[in-house]
Amino acid sequence: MRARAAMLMEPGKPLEVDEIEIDPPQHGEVLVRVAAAGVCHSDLHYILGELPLVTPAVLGHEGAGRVEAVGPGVSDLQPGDPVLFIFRAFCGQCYYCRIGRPALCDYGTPIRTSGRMFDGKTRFHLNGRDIHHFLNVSCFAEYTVVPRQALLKLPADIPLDRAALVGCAVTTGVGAVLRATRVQPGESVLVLGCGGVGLNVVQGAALVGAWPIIAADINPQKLAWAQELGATHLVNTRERSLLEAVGELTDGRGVDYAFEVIGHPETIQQAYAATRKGGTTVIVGLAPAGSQLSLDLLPFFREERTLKATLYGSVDLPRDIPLFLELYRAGRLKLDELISQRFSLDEINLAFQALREGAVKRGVIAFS
Ligand code: COD
Ligand code: ZN
Repeated sequence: MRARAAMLMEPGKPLEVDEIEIDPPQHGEVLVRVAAAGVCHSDLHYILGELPLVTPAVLGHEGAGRVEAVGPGVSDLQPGDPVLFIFRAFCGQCYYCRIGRPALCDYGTPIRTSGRMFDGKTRFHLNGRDIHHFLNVSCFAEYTVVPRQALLKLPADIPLDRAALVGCAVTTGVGAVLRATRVQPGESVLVLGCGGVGLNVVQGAALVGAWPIIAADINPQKLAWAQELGATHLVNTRERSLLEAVGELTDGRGVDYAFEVIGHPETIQQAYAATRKGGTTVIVGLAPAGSQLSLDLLPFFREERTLKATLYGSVDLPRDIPLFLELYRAGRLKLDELISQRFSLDEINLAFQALREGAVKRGVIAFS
């Protein structure tokens, strides 16, 4: 079949929207009609060449849609079923899946690293040239082909544009608080970087009753949005020292938990410095490939610090994603409020421009 898709032809260039040829789903694969795709900063890292990927590729890793067709061997999904894309396809049976850490499962790794399906071929082509897959998803396209293991079936009542955000921003951010750590009511939290993912760390912290919830960013609009999602204190780090502000709010100790949601070694250092002795600094953002962090090990040891990373919020995807949707239904998790702008596929470079300018909470590519 033919469908329109947004492709990265080479890093550093804008995306190109064109009609591509899409092969039918092969064994264990599913053809999905994409309904909505979130515009996440991670895609921008790849567009800018900060993270490695095989090009040309159809980008997009946060999205939802409906099953259009299933390949041989897929018996538990039907055409029409609403589905969420999972950018870390997981087998459900290995050690990591069994201990509730499916994001660490290696099932989807060969596809992610080669940009090709298990048979070594791509399902996307442009004028006879292979176009690669991206993060097991490639949802910046009207239709995409993914392994069955990169999908979770969605309940029928969740609007697909709202559901799409659960594919990355919500799960990564809320999971960082609920699963990667176990923040207790009354514990102090710093969220450094209040973009689409950071706002979800803020709402996760509000959900568990953290206090204070200190939102820090260089963009005042992001801080205003963070306040709407539950931040109790705001720090514009262009205007004042983060350490000083955090010190004032924590009797000079630093926060119990600091979350870095930007992806820069310097801001990771800042978050670490703002964490109290015995506290935990959580790296949610991924710094450009090759970046290093230097750590003075003596105080790290004597001050009993914890520095940890979290991928996909460290959640148990099949258990926690239905829980997040249930919390949305109950009005405890905000999804409607996260989308500030909708774009068509043709406007995708505008959507990334808006993300770079800090003009959106979460932008969503809406497909008709
Ligand atoms: N100090 C304070 N705030 C800053 C600074 C700074 N020096 N620089 C940027 N910011 C703020 C921006 O104003 C913005 O509000 C925020 O940081 C970044 O937000 P967004 O909306 O641009 O980015 P998100 O939320 O879509 O993505 C953030 C990530 C950290 C997830 C992303 O950048 C990343 O590192 N991704 C790689 C990790 C990964 O692969 N995760 C899984 C898929 S997302
Ligand atoms: Zn993302």
